Amino acid sequence: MLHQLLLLPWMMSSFLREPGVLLWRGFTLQEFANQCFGNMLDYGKGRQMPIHYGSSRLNYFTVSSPIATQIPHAVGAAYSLKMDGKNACTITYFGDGGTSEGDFHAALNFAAVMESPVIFFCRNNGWAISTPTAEQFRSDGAVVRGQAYGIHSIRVDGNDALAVYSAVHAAREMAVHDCRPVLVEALTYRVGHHSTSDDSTKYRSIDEIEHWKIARDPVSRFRKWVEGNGWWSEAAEVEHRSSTRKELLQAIQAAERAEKPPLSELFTDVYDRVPSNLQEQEKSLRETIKKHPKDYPSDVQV
Ligand SMILES: Cc1ncc(C[n+]2csc(CCOP(=O)(O)OP(=O)(O)O)c2C)c(N)n1
Repeated sequence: MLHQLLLLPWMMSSFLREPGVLLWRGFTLQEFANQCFGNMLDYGKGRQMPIHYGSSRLNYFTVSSPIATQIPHAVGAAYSLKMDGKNACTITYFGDGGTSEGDFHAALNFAAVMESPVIFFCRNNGWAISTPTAEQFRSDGAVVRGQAYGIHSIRVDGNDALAVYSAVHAAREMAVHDCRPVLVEALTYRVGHHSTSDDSTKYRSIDEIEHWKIARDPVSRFRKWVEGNGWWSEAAEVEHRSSTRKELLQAIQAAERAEKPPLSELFTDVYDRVPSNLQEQEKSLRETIKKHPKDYPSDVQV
């Protein structure tokens, strides 16, 4: 385990689909639940939307909703690792839609020219909400875009966990030892809806979804491999699912019970000294809550 950790990129910045990476790094279910409930144990102090996790302990940049903003952050962090002479790299994750943003292009060019040790991980899942890749770009995916910027680029079957592991492993070796960026494009498919407010059957056929869900499912593929090697069984899975479910429910209950962050925290941590306009806003918010207490949760500490 320690050996594998050492092989991992040092710092990560991601979009919304990588909580698995954070879990693998050691973020606890309680930490996930605290963030989703925005309680006072949440590192963002309840000021972020749910699922916008971050952890300085695990070198994981806080997730940001605007698409692709994390990509230049990762390049800057990688450049700073290089300047500090650290034997490390960063990794950043984004979707196919993210490659249409200006931030993607600026980040790739900067990384290529300044030789920043960063891995760009593009999860090309075919869809950016309802926009299919055919309407997103006319290039052959993201891999050729990396090449166009002079970046060594790898395309991998994103539904093959072991292939992805090998590709990222190789990318890390190159990024750290040669001190340069590498792009990995993982080809996959988003079988779920984009989010809970999306109904993807409005813009693609159920047959298409079912095909990917059943015939190309990466989880059953990986399960077959671990089962074939005798490392996993039906019984182990039942036990694992049940104990994890219990742990998760406990974490949710504890997060729900924990106090909310004090109101004053809404106005801190951006500026060294709270500027006058924010002081005014804080005053006005407190007055409004006092005037209309029924419109605010009873546990708001005014
Ligand atoms: C700058 C910006 N524009 C639009 C959105 C709304 N939005 C959220 S996710 C998304 C699609 C993202 O597509 P992709 O990068 O391919 O990621 P995935 O499909 O894997 O979620 C859009 C348009 C946003 N969050 N930020």
